[in-house]
Amino acid sequence: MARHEVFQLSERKDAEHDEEREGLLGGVEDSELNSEVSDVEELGTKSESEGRSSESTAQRVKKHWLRILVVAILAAWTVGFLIHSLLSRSHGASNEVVEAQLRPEEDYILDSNWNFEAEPVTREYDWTISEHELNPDGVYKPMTLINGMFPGPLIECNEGDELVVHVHNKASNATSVHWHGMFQNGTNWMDGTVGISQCPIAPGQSFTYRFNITGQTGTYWYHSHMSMQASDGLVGPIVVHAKGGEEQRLQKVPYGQDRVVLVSDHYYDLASNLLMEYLKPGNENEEPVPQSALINGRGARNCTDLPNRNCSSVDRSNTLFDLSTEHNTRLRFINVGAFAEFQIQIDEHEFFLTEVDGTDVHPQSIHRLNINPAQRYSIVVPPPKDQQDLYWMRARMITHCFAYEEPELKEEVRAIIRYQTPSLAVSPQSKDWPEIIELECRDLNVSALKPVDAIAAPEKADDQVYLRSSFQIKDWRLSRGFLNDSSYRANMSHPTLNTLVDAYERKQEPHMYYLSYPFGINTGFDAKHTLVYQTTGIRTIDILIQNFDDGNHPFHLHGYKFFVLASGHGYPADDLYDTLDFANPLRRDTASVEAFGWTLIRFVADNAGVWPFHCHLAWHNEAGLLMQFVTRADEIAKWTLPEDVKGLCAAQGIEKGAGPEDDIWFGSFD
Ligand SMILES: [Cu+2]
Repeated sequence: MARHEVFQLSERKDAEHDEEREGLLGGVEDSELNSEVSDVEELGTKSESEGRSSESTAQRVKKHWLRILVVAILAAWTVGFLIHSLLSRSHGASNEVVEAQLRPEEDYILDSNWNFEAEPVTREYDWTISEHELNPDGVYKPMTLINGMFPGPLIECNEGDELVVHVHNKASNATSVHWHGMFQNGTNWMDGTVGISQCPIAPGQSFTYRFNITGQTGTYWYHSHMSMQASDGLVGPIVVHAKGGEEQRLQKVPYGQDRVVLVSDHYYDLASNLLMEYLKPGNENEEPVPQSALINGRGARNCTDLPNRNCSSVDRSNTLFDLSTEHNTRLRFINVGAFAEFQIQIDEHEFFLTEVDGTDVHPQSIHRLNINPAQRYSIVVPPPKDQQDLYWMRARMITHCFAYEEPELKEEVRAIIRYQTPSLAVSPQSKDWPEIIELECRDLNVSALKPVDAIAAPEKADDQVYLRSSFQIKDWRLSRGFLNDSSYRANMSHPTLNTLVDAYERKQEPHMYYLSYPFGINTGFDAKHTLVYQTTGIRTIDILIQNFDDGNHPFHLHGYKFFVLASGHGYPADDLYDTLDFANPLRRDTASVEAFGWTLIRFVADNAGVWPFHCHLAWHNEAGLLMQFVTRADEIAKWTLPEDVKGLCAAQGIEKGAGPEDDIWFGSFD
């Protein structure tokens, strides 16, 4: 329990008030004041009694000066008291929790006057991370937010720009920010993954992320990569524009407006508390089930349905999208949730799928979009033929994959699409599609999706990694996620990258030995918790994941986009490699392996760095479903880490908010 920090806002507020009370009334000042006052009273009493008996001139002068002394002392004390109380008040104000807010919808509409021709610029942001109570759908919950707003700010930039984000951690737990899908070519230490490419940013510390965005465009996002923290609100979108006329060339269906739509599952309880429940003994991979879901950070629960929750529906309503009947709209969907897959539709609308994880694809007409956590899909929506003013956008969580019945669950969250702008007097009367909704958790079939910029996959891989993904119950009845025989645990104070760079500087074995090998497991790391496949030079690598679990896993590779070569149920056929099409397979950064199924991906390992490959269901990641690739280790051997990156590890409190260590349960027989 010791490493598991939970913040309680009510306690924090009480503590602050106590501090204020002490500052104003209590402590040393108070007793000093009393002693001063009593001295003055004694003097006064003495002088008055003396005056009555015999009032000589000398005595009157003495009395006069005593009065002046008394007034001076009182005045000095009053001024001191006022200064002190003013100071303690302003001190209190600086600690005061800013009122948290939901982000206005306009913030997620992309700039209609965007300059696609601009010279590369540095885009600089100041983010303060702090804790708040907020009610995105009516129910109040503790959240960890950027600048007091939920969800996080949109980062909109051109390819070639530099991003500089100053993160000031004013929260009670440590943090980090991962830039999901960003290649970080040459800046591996800016990838934001605790235990892998950096130490956490401890409470009270600041850190600046600085990197160039080159060689990629499209829809991405950022999120905390510190335990479950992202699920408590630390998420936001990134859009990278292709320069010049490139965006119009890559997007084959024209559109007049461009917007971001975040969908996410939503838990009413603090994610770190739920994680403790999930990982405790005897719990056989029963992932916590969310109570609710959000579209762009909003939902509208009926508080009367939730008598046991602190709920207020004042100013809470479905997200409203004002769309034009004059032109098409691009909606960039991002699943920023921890666990649930969504099926999304806009009633009575067909639309075109045009982008997958930053890869523009030839338009495919669909009317329901399935999206797993961490994935992105752009759709271009033409206005409907039979025009009503209002339509429902429905985002349904696929509850088939939930481990148990959650009594407070509302599986569908809706937004309103509005084509005219009268007052919102009535609800949409639009109709759901008639066919049965998806019952399986798996990716939308991507085999028909063809990237606009055709790139052939290398026809042969140099190396194969076969990963058996499973949950196993081991000592003390702890159920954990395994990739082969490894179950990941983050080492907060010794990230893989720091360890490697340090080992190369000191010429330590076996790391020096592996520099002469093109591919293999680096046994310098204890594979029990840190499975590291390492390459030197540029290699083409296949990963075949075989899923032995009854749940779906959206696997994400940092630092790369990979080719999705094939996937299926059961085991792959013996002649799998004879049936593959290398001409122009889909390239993306997050692909699922369905329950009891398999997925084959291929990537060209040319980006030097330490890159995790992990299930993006936050519960599974915390249970250990993560391994790492060290690619182009020969390049890493030439690196020295920036001082501020190394310095993070020396701060007090880097472990605050980390997931629990297994041994806290050793010896318990409940
Ligand atoms: Cu998973």
